[in-house]
Amino acid sequence: MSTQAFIGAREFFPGIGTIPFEGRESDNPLAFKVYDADKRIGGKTMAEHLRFAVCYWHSFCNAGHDPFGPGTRHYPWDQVGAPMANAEAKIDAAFEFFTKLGVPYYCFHDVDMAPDADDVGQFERNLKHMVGLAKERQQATGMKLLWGTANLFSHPRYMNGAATNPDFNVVARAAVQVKAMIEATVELGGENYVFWGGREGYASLYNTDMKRELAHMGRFLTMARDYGRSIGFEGSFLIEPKPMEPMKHQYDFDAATSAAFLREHGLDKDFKLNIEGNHATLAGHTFEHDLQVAADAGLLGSIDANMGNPQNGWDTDQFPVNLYDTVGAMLVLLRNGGLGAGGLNFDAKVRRESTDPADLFLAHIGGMDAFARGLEVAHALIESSPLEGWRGERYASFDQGNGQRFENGELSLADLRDHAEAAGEPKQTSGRQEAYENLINRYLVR
Ligand code: XLS
Ligand code: NI
Ligand code: NI
Repeated sequence: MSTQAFIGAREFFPGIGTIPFEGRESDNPLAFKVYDADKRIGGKTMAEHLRFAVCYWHSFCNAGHDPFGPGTRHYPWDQVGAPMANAEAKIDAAFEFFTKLGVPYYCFHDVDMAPDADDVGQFERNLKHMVGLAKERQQATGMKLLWGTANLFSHPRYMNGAATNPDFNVVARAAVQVKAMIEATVELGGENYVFWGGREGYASLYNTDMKRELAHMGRFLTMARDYGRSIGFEGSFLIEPKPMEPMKHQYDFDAATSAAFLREHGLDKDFKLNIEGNHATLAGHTFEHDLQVAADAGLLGSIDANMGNPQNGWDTDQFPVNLYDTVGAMLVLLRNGGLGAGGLNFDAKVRRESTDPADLFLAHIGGMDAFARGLEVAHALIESSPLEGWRGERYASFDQGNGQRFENGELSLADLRDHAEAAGEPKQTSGRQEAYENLINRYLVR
């Protein structure tokens, strides 16, 4: 990676240098064991396949608060002085971290980077100022923006939703932030623009006109699309599905629901999906399931890389270290021909109990190594194991004869009946799930 470590007027992670690749034999916790940015896998380098991004909110804003207590981490950039001075220190800390870690991309919400303000003009000025600083730092380091987004869920004015709020004045206020952040994304050369439906959903259906709220959401996203295109944004808009939390029901429930919504509103040419691991599991799916649904719909845009755990039924946003998840995800991605202009954004946070500055590095190193290993294993499975052959063979009866005619729409139901009579009772064919599972394990441990 060509990114130079950025150290501003003050170093926020002293004693930690650029994270090197040292390989599997290394016992240096601050080194990559698998992720070797320039190593070629198939036709691309690991960096080109994985397109890692660090998120601003969990890494530099969230100090570990939970519903039972305040943050546990004392960020030096939060203690400089006035809100703008803190924001300026925070951006230096962020770029120092990005470049020491050696990722090519980052992502942020408006109010992660710039101080919020109720006054519209003040909010816009704050964001403009910080975007100017971000642009300078991007130019100095080669860092790029994977996506920008607006936080339409933290401020109390959005308690009943943003685009789906029953009060038009709130819907309009949400447009202030979305307009400003689309402009910021264009200014910073951002490759995508994300809508995660924060509080777009409901807590009770008794007081909710769901049809009207969804129509408002379609209208709002159409306006955002049109504005973005009018000011030269050429990237993808992304919807990030999530089934619940904070609302009881979130409208962008999962990939299938969001794909249907986009098609219904004629937005599927400009919008794709940003699939998050922990959101898929909250919806009762697996991470790879929602990735596959998005890929099959031609809507796989980007990934928020994280994981939950089987015990807690909420979005714990843990760093993704489960190799089965990363192998499964990378199989979907490689078969899809990659992520295009998307990336793997670590929408993940260190635990509240993790209070050393180094923990943020360790967490990202673990996630990057897990995805790098997932990439190696998935590539080997596709290129040199029997996996693709086995899977293809299961459907071989559709490759010729009447099976092929069926796929081509050339047979009627009566034709199927006649085929069945001629073919006789179908012979039993094992699904051999255990053989597939053993194959994945064999490639994982070798
Ligand atoms: C919350 C979401 C959020 C989005 C960005 O669950 O994952 O972090 O990615 O607004
Ligand atoms: Ni997310
Ligand atoms: Ni999330």
